[in-house]
This record gives sequence, C-alpha cells and structure tokens, in this order.
Amino acid sequence: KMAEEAKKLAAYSAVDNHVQNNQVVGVGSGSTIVFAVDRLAERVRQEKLNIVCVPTSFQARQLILQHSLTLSDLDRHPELDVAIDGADEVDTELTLIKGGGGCLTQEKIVAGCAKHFVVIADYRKDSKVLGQQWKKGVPIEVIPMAYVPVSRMIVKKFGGEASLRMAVSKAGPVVTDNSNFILDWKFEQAQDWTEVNTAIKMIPGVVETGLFVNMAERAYFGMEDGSVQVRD
Ligand code: DER
Repeated sequence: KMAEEAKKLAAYSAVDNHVQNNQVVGVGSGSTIVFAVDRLAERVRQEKLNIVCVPTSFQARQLILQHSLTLSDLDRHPELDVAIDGADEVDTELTLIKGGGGCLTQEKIVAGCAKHFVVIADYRKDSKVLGQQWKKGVPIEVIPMAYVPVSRMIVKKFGGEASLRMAVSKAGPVVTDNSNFILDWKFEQAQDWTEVNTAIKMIPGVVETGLFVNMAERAYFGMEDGSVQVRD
C-alpha cells in the first residue's frame, strides 16, 4: 500500500541520516517507527554498530527486544543522541500532534532528553496547519479521577469538545502505559499552540499534551511518488 511504502521511505532516510556508531537512540511508538527499527537492526548487524535504544512505550520496548537491539533506559542514559518518532500531523513550524497511539507522555519525555529529535511520517501527516488532515483532535493524558473536570475546563477555555478515549479490544476507556486515561480534544480553529500547550498542562490532573511545540528539529515525509521531503 502506498502509505506503508511512504512510511518506510521516511523511516529509512531518518535512520540512515541520523544514527551513527556509539549512540543512544530514542525509539518512538506507532506504525511508522516499525520500519525505522527494522532499518536500525539491519544497520547494527551489517555495520556492527554499537548503539543502545531507549523505548517510549511497551510497544517500543517489544520492538527493541524482538530485534535483539540493546535495551536501555533514562536511568542509564538520561541524555540521548537522537530520538526518532512518528507523528499524527506536522505543521509548517514543525509543531506536532502526537498521541494517536496513546504513547505521547513517554514520547515527549524521551524527545526532550535527545540532542536531536527527528520525526518520520507519510504524506498524510504533512499539513500547513494542525487540524487540516488529522481530525481526531489533540490527545491529552490525564489522571483518571480528573478526566471529567479536565475535559470541562479545556472546553470552557478553548472551545471544541473533549472526549474520553474508549478502548476497542477492552471494555471501558483506554488505559495508557502509565495507567492514565486519554482525552481527545477536537479544537475548532488553529490556536497559538505554545500558549494552548502551556495552559492545558497547567490544569490540575493533566499529565501531558500531544502538542509537541518547538521540539522537532526535522521531519522526513515519504511521498506518494516515492520521494522523501525534508522539513527543517
Ligand atoms: O501515538 C503516537 O504518538 C505515534 O507516534 C503517532 O503519532 C504516529 O503513529 P503512526 O506512525 O502509526 O502514524
């Protein structure tokens, strides 16, 4: 399928351009990162690279172990050389919406610990403004006991609507790797994302937002025509 090929293109470009020997690599979550881990493992084998990987979720941890890559953590490596991760949408300022896979909190922590944070995505994530293509809203991780007041406060302050993310293969709400709930906030129009991100984080009960502002250094987009577009 075209989008899968595009994901692979972006993932391979990022791994080939940003991973060197003796590095600590943050491994993101989602489906695009699977191609990046495949390429990482291939390069480790072929080039005998000495790298360690820090996961951003149970899923990322499984990927690292399944590919026999060296698993590490932020206790051992609080500073990473590079973090590679996907995104649900990227705007022209490299502001991201992340959290479609529910892993935004550990992803943002790891991205924040990396000298370089690089995003990999297919052409469907490449937008001018947030909300143009991604219609599921901004994911927000919340402490379970607070999800109702938090969702009310967000709507009161910024409009739109916020809904509790319900699980598909489990009765009840999605529970994150950190044992929290997720609200998906469908905003009505583009905002000052720096201001909104800060304001939402200040609401008691909010753990993290899926707005990654001024964090990504570069995004690789795999395109329909088989090319790769780079946005800095
Ligand atoms: O949930 C997440 O933050 C993922 O990284 C998501 O943003 C990208 O997932 P995808 O590569 O499956 O589109």
